[in-house]
Amino acid sequence: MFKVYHFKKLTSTNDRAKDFTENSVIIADEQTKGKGRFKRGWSSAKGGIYLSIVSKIKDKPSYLTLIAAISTQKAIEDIYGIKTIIKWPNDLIYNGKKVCGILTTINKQKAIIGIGMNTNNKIPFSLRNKATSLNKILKKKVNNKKIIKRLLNHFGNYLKLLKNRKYSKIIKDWKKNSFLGFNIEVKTGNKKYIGIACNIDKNLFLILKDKEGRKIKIIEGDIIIK
Ligand code: BT5
Repeated sequence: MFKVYHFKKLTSTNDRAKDFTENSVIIADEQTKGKGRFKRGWSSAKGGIYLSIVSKIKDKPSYLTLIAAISTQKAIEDIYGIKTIIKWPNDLIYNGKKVCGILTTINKQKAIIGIGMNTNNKIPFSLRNKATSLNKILKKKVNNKKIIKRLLNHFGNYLKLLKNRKYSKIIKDWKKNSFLGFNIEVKTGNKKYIGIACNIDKNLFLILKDKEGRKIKIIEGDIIIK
């Protein structure tokens, strides 16, 4: 279902993907200007997985980030038995450290879902406290090709569910290994909230319960798991 285009080096697979049609997958061995959310960067040394999937779904694009997270999580678990936690909205976490980040951008009717996964790449010293890689966790080289194949397989299946509007099935799968129930701190704009990650609603907004029992809806933000 997907057509894969492989490049040795790109600035960002999300940028390059803008020139491609639906169901193209752009992969780079390394990125010179990998992007995170809110104009942040993504460290993209050789050895990691950097890919972008082009999709045409305009309805509920935030679900694309969700299905990318579930697909990536499942691929890692299927092949290497590693159980990561999905931290809303776009991270896979192992032992408190980030293994994978997802960036979905919308460009002229197209959604571009960018997935960055630390596999065999070196993690910069400055990120050592918050990032890890599959290589570090398993203490061996991992097979990027195998992970990508499995990831795209899962993603294709979830895309079908999304096209058929099976939203509650997707949310149910997301919840299975998510951070719900954890104590968290949320930074959103200039506000900070502390509480329990309680739920995500149909619009995929996060519901946080604070210590007074108030439920607060979080539309966008950065989360720290306590
Ligand atoms: C993300 O942003 O987590 C989205 C990352 C998406 C990267 C992929 S790679 C393929 C595609 N092409 C692109 O150009 N991007 C996508 P955010 O939640 O904003 O997290 C960014 C923050 O994570 C940075 O500010 C760093 O603190 C940290 N970070 C940077 N590189 C990292 C890495 N390799 N592993 C873990 N954390 C990293």
